[in-house]
Amino acid sequence: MARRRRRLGAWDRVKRVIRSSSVVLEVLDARAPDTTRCKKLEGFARMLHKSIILVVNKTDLVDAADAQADQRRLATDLPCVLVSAKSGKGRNRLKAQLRPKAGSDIRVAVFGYPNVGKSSIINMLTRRGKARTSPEPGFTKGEQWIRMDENILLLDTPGVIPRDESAVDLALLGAWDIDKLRDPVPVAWKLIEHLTAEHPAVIEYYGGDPSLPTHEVLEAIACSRGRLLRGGEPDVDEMAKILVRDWYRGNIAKVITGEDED
Ligand SMILES: Nc1nc2c(ncn2[C@@H]2O[C@H](COP(=O)(O)OP(=O)(O)OP(=O)(O)O)[C@@H](O)[C@H]2O)c(=O)[nH]1
Ligand SMILES: [Mg+2]
Repeated sequence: MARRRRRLGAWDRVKRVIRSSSVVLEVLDARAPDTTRCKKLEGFARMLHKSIILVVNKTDLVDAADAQADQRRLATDLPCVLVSAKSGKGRNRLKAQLRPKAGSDIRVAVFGYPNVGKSSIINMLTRRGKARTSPEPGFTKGEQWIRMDENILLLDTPGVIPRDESAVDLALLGAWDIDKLRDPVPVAWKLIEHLTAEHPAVIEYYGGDPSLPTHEVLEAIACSRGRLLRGGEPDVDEMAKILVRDWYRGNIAKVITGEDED
């Protein structure tokens, strides 16, 4: 009888990688550090007595004071470093956290949600473009060890998605391609809810009134931006995609930080 080889599930692979590493870098998105935290991953790492370092990436997309407040809060639980793989900010702080005890080799596994910037962080640390990156979520397919220096090896991994996360939350984090989602509108609603609560001026910038219900805000923005269907109805599907794409590309962050020229 032919022996059937059991296929390793995603979490079995994660556990195997954690076992072979001494440090786990958990990369979070500065725009949503709590949502991108994966307690299940941390649970495995703690169980196997590995050190965990939280790396909050894409800090160039958020207000510096907000990022620092998040860092202080997260650091009460685990060591936490703020970085921007885009600008290279925080590179030395992160390297200092990784410095091994004299003479010993360390293996560092880099984990996180799809698209949070795991491969970009490896490139920042090694100053080489060895880990391939892409705006397309789920880009890194397999694991790849990359040497940082004579003592430190970094492991790039594919993004892990905990099963209990909703599609809307993940799409908002760029984990899924908005154009491939059947209904982009709930993602835009979620984004509008967030902006209304945290940055109402952005809603006004887009031509909406933050005091109105979320679905009306999306309709008003579609109208003010001229995204209309044939009969003059607002094209909320198209406007939802535009808004979410602006969010992915950091255009909304520019409005928040006042970098926008308009
Ligand atoms: N603005 C900004 N963009 C970043 C930063 N780091 C990465 N990105 C962008 O985010 C996208 C995803 O980066 P990757 O490094 O491929 O992310 P990943 O976590 O390896 O993604 P997967 O392999 O798909 O799971 C790319 O378009 C990067 O250019 C950052 O610090 N700031
Ligand atoms: Mg990658």
